Amino acid sequence: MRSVALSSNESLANLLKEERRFAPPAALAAAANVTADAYAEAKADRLAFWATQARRLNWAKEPTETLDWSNPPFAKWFADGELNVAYNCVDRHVEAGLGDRVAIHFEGEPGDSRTITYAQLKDEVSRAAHALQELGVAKGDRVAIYLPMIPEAVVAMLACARVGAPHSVVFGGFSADAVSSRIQDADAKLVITADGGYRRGKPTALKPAIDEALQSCPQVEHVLVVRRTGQETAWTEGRDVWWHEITERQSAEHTPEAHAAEHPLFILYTSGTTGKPKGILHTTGGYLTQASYTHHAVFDLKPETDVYWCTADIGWVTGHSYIVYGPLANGATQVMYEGTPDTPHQGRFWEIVQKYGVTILYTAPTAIRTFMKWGDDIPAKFDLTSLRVLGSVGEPINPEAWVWYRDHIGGGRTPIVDTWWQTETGAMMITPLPGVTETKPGSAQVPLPGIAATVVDDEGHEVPNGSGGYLVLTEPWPSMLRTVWGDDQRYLDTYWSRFKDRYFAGDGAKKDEDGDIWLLGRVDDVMLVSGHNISTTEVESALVSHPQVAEAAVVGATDATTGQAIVAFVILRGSATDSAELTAELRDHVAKVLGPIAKPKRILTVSELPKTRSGKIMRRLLRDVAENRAVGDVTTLADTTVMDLIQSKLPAAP
Ligand code: 6R9
Repeated sequence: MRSVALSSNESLANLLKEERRFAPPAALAAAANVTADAYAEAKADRLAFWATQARRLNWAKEPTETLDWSNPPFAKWFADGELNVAYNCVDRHVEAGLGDRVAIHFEGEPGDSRTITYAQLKDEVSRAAHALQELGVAKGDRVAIYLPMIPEAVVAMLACARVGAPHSVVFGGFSADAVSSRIQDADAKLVITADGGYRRGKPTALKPAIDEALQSCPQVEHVLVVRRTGQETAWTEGRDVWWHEITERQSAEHTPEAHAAEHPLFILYTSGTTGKPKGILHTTGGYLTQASYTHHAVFDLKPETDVYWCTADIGWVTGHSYIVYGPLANGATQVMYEGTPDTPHQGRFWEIVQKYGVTILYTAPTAIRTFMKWGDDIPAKFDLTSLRVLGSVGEPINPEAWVWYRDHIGGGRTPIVDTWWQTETGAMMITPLPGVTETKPGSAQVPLPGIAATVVDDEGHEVPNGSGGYLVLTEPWPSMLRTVWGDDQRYLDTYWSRFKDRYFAGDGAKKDEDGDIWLLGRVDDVMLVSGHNISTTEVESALVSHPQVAEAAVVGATDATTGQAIVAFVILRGSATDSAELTAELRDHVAKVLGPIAKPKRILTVSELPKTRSGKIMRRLLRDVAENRAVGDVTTLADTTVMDLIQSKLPAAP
């Protein structure tokens, strides 16, 4: 990782001024699940606070100890407690008489739908748990899951949790190579996949990638195959088993075994910028405590009346914590959607919100900026008045995109919770609370109750308000990663060696005059222009604040005079047309908003930006383009043709 020398407190830019403020709606605040008292309570006794939150769960054996930090940074939370995650997510709601409550409103991309109640989910999870055991999966064995966004993905994860077999979900868009290296690293014994899924209006096969991947994974004994599309599927006799055939004949009664709080729940691989993917390990009790608490607090979830929808894929941590574990532990009713936002039309999301009366929506800045680009008239055609809380996750949200989200999706009424967290943190860490915090567009603002985060300079000293530096977490938290699977040293090196006794998140951040935290992107992306550290996020936000710009990605390209020069790639809004006048205007606009130092040297208009499959902009590739290099590894790109498109549009570099 490139280390960024922070020369002074003005580092990482501190230029963008955002004056807009939005108070929580009075009615929401009056009935909010969590009030300002939670901060005081957690401050008075952080561990007692988390011990209280752990009681949201049903423990087979109540924990007597909260945190064991005797061997830092290897944490144990609630170590002597025992519980079953699947029991907490499903059975206990049925036992409480809520079996008829809808757990999942499934909406397939072709328009098929299924409604699954908690009672039905309990039966399905129980049958799947029996099936896993019949196939020889025992407690501690790893199971790889490679599925589209269908209810069986949730059932499979919960069945693994039930029998104590840690799952490793691999995003259904990944290649055979990526799947194979992850299966090998986790030494998985069983793979759960499907014949295919629907994507952009047509069935796409999944199983061929598994067949190819398994050529180098001899330890895999069985492949369990869900039938989703009905397409022709190659079959290996003795190894492959149809999901419906084996589950149909199982009992719907399955006794959940209590697992130790520190029993591994899942491994999830993060690609990172270099090297082989890291298998982030999460365990049982602390993870579920924080996933459940944050989902309850940050979305103000009222399980009796809310209809919740998180648009992430199950292959990412957001899908793990905020489609599966958090919402189901809380007995929520949620929407699950299989496909893309523009199939068969660009209003599909809003049609779904209207159809199910969605009240809480959780999505990513990349999606919001895409909706801005498509135009205000599209959401305007649908009834979105059911919405009452909107969430954002995955990247910094530009203030303009934030305000657009609030106005055009939230009808100017809804609070927006901009939630900062990572695969490694397991659950949300820094975010406003919808009934408490006066929000500021573009800022994740404050650590949650029970979470300790701050911003430090190069030497690890906390910076004063109004200054920038590195985001660190200063106390252990319940849903923290426990290690990198099979590689404790990498866990220490990556997260705990940059600053003594603090977790280094890898993100740049600043504290504003009120002490609120603004995330400024990965430190690897920070630009150094004429001796000033400038964050890509702030220049991008300045560009997006121009009415003609929908989306922007900014990189620093090597420059003989200034060290690095700012090069911006912008996507215009639907109505705007590209011209030399407009680019000149945009450069001046940035200079006006941020100061002349941040004025981009070049601005290129493009129709798409390179993004990872979870929607994060891959600036590394744009840097290659800006520096006239051959474009590097594109395997994690969602759409590899994007780079060709961008390059074909490029004028010869000056
Ligand atoms: C949950 C998730 C983690 C990285 C993180 C940061 C960026 C996520 C953000 C945000 C600014 C937010 N990130 N949420 N940046 N504001 N609200 O996305 O996990 O895929 O592991 O990515 O995403 O850079 O370090 P993951």
